[in-house]
Amino acid sequence: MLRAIDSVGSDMSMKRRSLWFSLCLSVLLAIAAVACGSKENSGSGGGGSATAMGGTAMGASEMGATEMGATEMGGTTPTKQASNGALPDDLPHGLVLAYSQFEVENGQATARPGPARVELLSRQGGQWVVETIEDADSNVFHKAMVFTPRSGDNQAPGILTLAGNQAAVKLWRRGEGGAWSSTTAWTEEFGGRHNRMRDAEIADLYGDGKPALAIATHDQGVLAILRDLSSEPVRLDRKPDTFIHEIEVGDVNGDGKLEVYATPSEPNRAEGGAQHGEVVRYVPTEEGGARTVVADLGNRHAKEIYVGDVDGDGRDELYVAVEALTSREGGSLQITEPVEIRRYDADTPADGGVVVATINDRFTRFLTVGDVDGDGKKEMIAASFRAGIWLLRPGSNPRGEWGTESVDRDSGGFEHAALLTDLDADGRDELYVSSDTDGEIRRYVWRNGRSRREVIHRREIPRAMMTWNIMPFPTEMVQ
Ligand SMILES: [Ca+2]
Ligand SMILES: [Ca+2]
Ligand SMILES: [Ca+2]
Ligand SMILES: [Ca+2]
Repeated sequence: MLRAIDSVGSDMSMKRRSLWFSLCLSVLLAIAAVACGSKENSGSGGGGSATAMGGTAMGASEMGATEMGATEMGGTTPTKQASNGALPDDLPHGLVLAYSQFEVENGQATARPGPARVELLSRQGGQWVVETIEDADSNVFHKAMVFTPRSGDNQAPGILTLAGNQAAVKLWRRGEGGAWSSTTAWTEEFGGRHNRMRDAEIADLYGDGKPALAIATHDQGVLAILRDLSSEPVRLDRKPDTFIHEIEVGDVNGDGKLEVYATPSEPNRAEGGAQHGEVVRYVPTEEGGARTVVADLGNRHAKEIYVGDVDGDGRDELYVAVEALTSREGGSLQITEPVEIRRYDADTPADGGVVVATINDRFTRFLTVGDVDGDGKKEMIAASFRAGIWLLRPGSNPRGEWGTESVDRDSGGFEHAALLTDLDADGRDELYVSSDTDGEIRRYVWRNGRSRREVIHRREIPRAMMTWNIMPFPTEMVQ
């Protein structure tokens, strides 16, 4: 079904959550954190880094996209003004979090999924305020992000959601009185066991100045592009029993045209062992999009990639978080080869990625890039399943081994969603992480070379929710 306009009724709910328990905790923690330093609002000069996550694809502001480059944050020149990193009472941008949730019985999370859920977490008047969108048509939102259509009658920004079982791409807008309603851009049954929209990136893929969506799905290997929310999806690929977990967009070959990168892999195997995966590149054209394998991972696979100019030479690179090779010995899963972060440039052969870092864990499903210390050079954060959060820095030879240091071993989760972004616009990116193991959303700031952590949101039953993605959004969308 395409282009169905939902008449929104009982499938959608909006709650202005007060959540006294968790909010009170958050507020107390925030007060404690602020009390330690002088409470100053950082940066009259605005600013904001031009870094942010996945942010190579486009001039974010023109695209109405969500990737918080300096222009979109309202500043033009990054400020060098020092700040103590204390949390201001109000922030111009908040976090939109995409979740799956599970029913709770006798205070325990069950395996029964609840409605797909989005939380919009914003800082207003000295408190973190949570607003919720739920959709009973699906049981997971894999991603939620701001999207501004450039065609159709209503070109106001909305929250775009990528949902699973059922698979749906919807755009949500907040109406009078705060109620959210959606229109459906694409929903489909792909013909396999699972129907999931898994990931999407917004970019000017056709060079026409309009934001298109490149979308990854499960489990029939469908990769499609929506040129706008009212057009038919253009399918660039399809392969049975194939899961595509991630999309990235960038210009790795430096010809001024954007390429789409995706991570098809075989289904997961509970017993571990070999699981073939690739990274493929498509170059969208009016006629379709040629497919090239840029990374052949052999008996290993990846669910997380990053495309961007991390080393600052003006050219994008591809980074692939290759999952560990494991074997089952005596009932427990052993790591035979650890997680590798491999780098590929335009001229790197598909079997020739350079290992810039290793992480001793089974998998690492979030890479996010930004400038945590405001020195104008980018760092990469890798959020690993159980081995915590790692800060990776390119060395003097960014095609060799990078510096690796632990940020926090006491943080984890299956996805372990993480985002570097400059919500407080002081010219340094903060790190926001959802530690699903603890049921906490945490904020890290770097001062004098060290990171400092504070909890900004906490839920009572950690296992009742799983965080799939974090993106920034303008606070004014919920005011
Ligand atoms: Ca290109
Ligand atoms: Ca580069
Ligand atoms: Ca830096
Ligand atoms: Ca900042």
